Amino acid sequence: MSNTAEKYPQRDEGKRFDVIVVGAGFAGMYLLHRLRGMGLTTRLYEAGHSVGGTWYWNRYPGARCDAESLAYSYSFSSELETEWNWSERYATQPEILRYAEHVADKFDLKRDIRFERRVTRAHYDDRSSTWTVETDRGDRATAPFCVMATGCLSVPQEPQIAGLKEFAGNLYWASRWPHQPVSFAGQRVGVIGTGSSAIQAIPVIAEQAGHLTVFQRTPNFSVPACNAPLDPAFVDAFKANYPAHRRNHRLGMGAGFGDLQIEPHPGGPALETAAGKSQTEIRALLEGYWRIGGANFIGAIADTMLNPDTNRIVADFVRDKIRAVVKDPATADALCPTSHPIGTKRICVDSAYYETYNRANVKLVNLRADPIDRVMHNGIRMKDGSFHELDTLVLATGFDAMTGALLRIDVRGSNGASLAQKWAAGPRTYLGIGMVGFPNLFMITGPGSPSVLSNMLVSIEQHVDWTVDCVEYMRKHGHRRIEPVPAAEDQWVDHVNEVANGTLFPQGGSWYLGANIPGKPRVFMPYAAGVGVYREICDRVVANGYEGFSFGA
Ligand code: N01
Repeated sequence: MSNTAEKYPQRDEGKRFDVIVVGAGFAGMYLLHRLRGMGLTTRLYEAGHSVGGTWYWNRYPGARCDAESLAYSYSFSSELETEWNWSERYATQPEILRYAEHVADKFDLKRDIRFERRVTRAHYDDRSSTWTVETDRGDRATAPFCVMATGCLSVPQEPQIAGLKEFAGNLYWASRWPHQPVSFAGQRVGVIGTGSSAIQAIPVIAEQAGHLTVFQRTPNFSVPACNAPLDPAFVDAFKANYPAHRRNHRLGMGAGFGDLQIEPHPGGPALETAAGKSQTEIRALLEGYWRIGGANFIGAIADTMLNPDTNRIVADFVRDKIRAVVKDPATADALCPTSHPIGTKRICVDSAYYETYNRANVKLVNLRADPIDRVMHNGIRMKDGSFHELDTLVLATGFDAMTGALLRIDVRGSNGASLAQKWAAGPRTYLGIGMVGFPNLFMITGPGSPSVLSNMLVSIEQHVDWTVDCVEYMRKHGHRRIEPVPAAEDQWVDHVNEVANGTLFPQGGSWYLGANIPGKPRVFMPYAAGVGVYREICDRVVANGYEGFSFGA
């Protein structure tokens, strides 16, 4: 990786661009490419040393994508998708980062990116219709448009655990992992958290550590990844049909992952509902999906996220699987989720997670039965007085999702209105793209869009294309200012809630709801109607002359 700080030492002092973009993850990178293609001058600020966003930061052992590689990749360049070869069904974090670097090199992106610059302020000036953006390195630049490509899961949650700062051993955050290799050999390691990150890291750490203690507050449902090297013949056949697959991802009813309409799922066609089917039929179907692996398991019966009875059947199936794998019955019981319907917290996808608890060097501590009292310099003391001595502690405690990255920036819109105030009771947006009071400010995969309930690459490309097309339209028609009208934003917020309330999602107590952050308003943030429906709405808005937005000179 290049030392970008040396390569780009100069600060922006009062420079003017056509567009300023915040964040060089997959969203920011594609934005830069598209904006350049329109001949617009663009400045992109990024806090990391290089591109990749979430894949730049999340380097913990075992980190890999839980969406399949052939679907979780850019579709905008057929040359790119043809020349790039993924090695496994689910790509590892290093491979995804290599892909991001390859894209940056291929499209010569880095020359317009200023790395190691965290944006601290973005203020709109009504008189000049411009955004002024500042960074922690003293940059100051202006542009008529500002696009927030800040990611949905980019601000780590600092858990409120007494004594954490006193720990004198090695302390690692899953989401801020060191760039140097970390060895656990012979060490007593503790992991706090059992979400997607921990569930990927735990089996890998267990193989190296002398002893591993997992501190679990809420068990999660996890399905096997069944990861494997990709068969070149399958890849060739898939790539030969890439445009059709991509179309299916974009327009499908669900999350933009699968190819069920083109290639029937090898586990069998999904059922609409479990009603009227025998136990044997349902079990056989679920077994088929389980053996194929991956998050598509949750789609085996279409109404799993709508109907509590179906959901219970699917959840029981997974709990039976856990009990069948984990030999110690008390550990198996503690690993079985009972406090939320399956899928209402993001389903995890693992490689030998439950099997790990059969190892002699791994112990599960159920924090519901035995809470932490405090962290000491050499371990963790429990409320019952017992003590776990640790050399290393890993925190996989999640993120201030969807709103955290935007609220960290002092964003001020028209007449100095603050974003923090606007979102005090939860995020309010129109389409997850724009906000009343914040003219010419666009969000990529913002709250109110499918975002985290979808294949992020599908949603990112859609939002980038929508945003760039909108800027082009405005320039062509001489509009200097765009902003949603209040009624459109109100109706969209109501609609997002209505859709969520028609599902089981709000019962999950998840980060989708902000429930993992003490004091955060409980609002279901993503749009749950699927990427196909959402795209139709966004396209209709454009076809109707940007319905719900107002333009100004
Ligand atoms: O975070 P999480 P994550 N004391 O919020 C626990 C994406 N992702 O980083 O549930 C003790 O899911 C917390 O417990 P509880 C994916 O979308 C994708 O694992 O609050 N425990 C929970 O167990 C995912 O959903 C990939 O009771 C505490 C855990 O920490 C999202 O990122 C890979 C605690 C946090 O789990 C977030 O996953 C990895 C405390 N004080 C992640 N505070 C891909 O493969 C929190 N916890 C693409």
